[in-house]
Amino acid sequence: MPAIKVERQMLPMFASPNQGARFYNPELPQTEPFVPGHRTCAGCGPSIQYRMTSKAAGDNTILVGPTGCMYVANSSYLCTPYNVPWAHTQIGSAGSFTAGVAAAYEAMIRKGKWKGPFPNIICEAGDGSASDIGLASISGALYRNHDCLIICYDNEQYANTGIQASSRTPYGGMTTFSPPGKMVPEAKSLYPKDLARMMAAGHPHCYVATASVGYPIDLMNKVRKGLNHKGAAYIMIYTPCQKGFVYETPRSIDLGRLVVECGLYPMWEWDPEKRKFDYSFRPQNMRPVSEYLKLQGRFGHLHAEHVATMQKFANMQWKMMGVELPDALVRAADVKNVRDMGAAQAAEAVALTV
Ligand SMILES: Cc1ncc(C[n+]2csc(CCOP(=O)(O)OP(=O)(O)O)c2C)c(N)n1
Ligand code: SF4
Ligand SMILES: [Mg+2]
Repeated sequence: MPAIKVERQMLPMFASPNQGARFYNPELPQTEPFVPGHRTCAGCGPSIQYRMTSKAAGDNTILVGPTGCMYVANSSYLCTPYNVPWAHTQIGSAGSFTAGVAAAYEAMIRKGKWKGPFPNIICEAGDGSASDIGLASISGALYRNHDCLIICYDNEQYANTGIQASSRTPYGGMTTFSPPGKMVPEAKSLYPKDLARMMAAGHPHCYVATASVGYPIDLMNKVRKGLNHKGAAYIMIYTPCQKGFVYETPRSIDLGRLVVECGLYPMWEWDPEKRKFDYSFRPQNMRPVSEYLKLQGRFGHLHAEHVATMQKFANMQWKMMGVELPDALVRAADVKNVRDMGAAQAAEAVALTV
């Protein structure tokens, strides 16, 4: 019997502008593969992201994910928010499990054992899994080009086990494993691993992108592009965690925008056909990092010199994206022009200069 051709769906892009996040969008699918009533904290960035991602994917979707808040906090025996087939995997095996699901559907369809269309196979791994413990298995799945989308929901820490530092925790980020003290007053002295660029550089045949919950339409379009791409795709998504970042719960989307507007989370896509980065995404505003830092308790210990160091880092990222720096951001990288975070109100004066 000749092998049956595997048919794949093409999901259309949303036409709404990238910046329009706060209004009702009639184009949004009504379907809710991630239902309300889940058990994560109020304002949980990873959950908000999960809802956007699964809405963009639709009902013909299989979700998998390695241990982390999205599976442990979110589900218990006979009770989960997932309205489509899903599986919880071991924290180190996100990539191998996902690869197995994709390969099995491919084989079952070719042999006529599965009559339906090829499903959207999405793995959602936390940064602890995607950037540290499960990095090898994810790289394997991307390298072998299984037809799946692997997402790193990046809350910049190991949240589920009580907020420990991961390789995605930013410079200056306080966690239980990186407390500020006399020896290391900035709490974390290392810069975050450049995970998404590492994935693009190492697996150039894959679609790779970064996204943020602050820009839902952009996020959902990138999810659809990743699913439409024949082969493996990878997206790293900024998802704030109110418990670890220590902020007011209604500010999750604000943080998702500020982190981009401050140059701390560059937004880009890697085009596997052209083998080029696309840095054309531009936020509406450019702001000093103090605007972002002052909203979060995890940065409350930073001194002016640390804030200036972070501004230098952000300025380098803007330059990497080909953006010309306004004078105010150059000035904000000079320690003389910044204040300690302890005086967050004072930092506002710097913010108002842009
Ligand atoms: C091999 C292994 N090591 C450690 C753990 C403990 N553990 C469970 S959840 C978790 C945190 C995972 O962090 P992340 O992937 O960032 O997801 P988040 O909790 O932030 O959603 C850890 C370390 C585990 N389950 N398995
Ligand atoms: S600890 Fe953070 S990631 Fe975990 S459920 Fe709460 S807000 Fe979400
Ligand atoms: Mg995490």
